Amino acid sequence: MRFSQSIVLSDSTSAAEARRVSLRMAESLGLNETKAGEAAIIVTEAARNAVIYGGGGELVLCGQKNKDAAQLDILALDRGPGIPDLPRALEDGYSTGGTPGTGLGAIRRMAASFDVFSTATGTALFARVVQFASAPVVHSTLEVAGIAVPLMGERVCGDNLAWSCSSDRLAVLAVDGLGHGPNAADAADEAVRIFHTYAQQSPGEVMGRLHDALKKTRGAAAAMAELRPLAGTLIYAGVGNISGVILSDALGRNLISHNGTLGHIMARVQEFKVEWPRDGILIMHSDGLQSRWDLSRYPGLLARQPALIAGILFRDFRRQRDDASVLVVKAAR
Ligand SMILES: [Mn+2]
Repeated sequence: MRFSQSIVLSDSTSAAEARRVSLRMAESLGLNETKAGEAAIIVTEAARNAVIYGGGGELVLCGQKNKDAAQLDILALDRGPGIPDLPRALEDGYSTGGTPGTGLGAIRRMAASFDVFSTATGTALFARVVQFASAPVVHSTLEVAGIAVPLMGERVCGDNLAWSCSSDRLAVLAVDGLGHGPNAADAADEAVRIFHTYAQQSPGEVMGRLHDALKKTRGAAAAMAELRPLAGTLIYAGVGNISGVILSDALGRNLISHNGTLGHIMARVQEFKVEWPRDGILIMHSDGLQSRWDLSRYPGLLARQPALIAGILFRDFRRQRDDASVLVVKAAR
């Protein structure tokens, strides 16, 4: 189970609203009181910072839960002038906002995972709160992050993301239900359910399963990647408009989907097997993001947490007329 929610950060009331939403999400994730409290403090502080220093922006919360663990990913995105002295701002207890004992240092200390990317064109802050039952949600050598946020005004998201891992393999799915709203979300949710049922099968086989299962829905575009980091291979198959690219040494390699709409028209499914380089970064996104993005404008970003890469793509390349989703996979640091 995973879900995202986005909150516009515009004025001094935004932090309180963000805090309320984070507490609701923490409850549905089953986070205990301590973890829920930490998440609320992080969200409040990050939202305040984005409003005060970033001139406002957006907070994206992504919850994820399985039988072993629950986690809440917090992304605060602004287009302000950036944090001038990041190392100093990260010192525990340092806060120019006059808040007692909080600030970036406190966020970093509380978070299971934390990263900030700040330039003169904006700041992206990522913090993850995790509660384990037995094992983490994540793969041992690969990190995955994803954002799926509905079109403004819609309550449910017609885009969805999913991943499934075993010791030597990570399978990821990006799906975009036709259009947006509840019917699109139904198609995307059904695709995620089918993916989890057949996640051990190859991407081409899963596309066939999806095509059959989505006949009763409005239909969807989807793509799946199967990564085997030890073997250094990636197998990809997609139908419809999901973009996939592997970045490595600043060189891009586009992954190919065939035309069609799963559930309605699937002329052809083809699997592509390509090299998965050690420094590879897999990016998959729906057409809620522009296809012509360029991360060379963000020096150093590709070395950062995948959640920050997803956050920057979402912040700067989103189209405003559709649901938007982006998934990023890279080697764990
Ligand atoms: Mn779309």
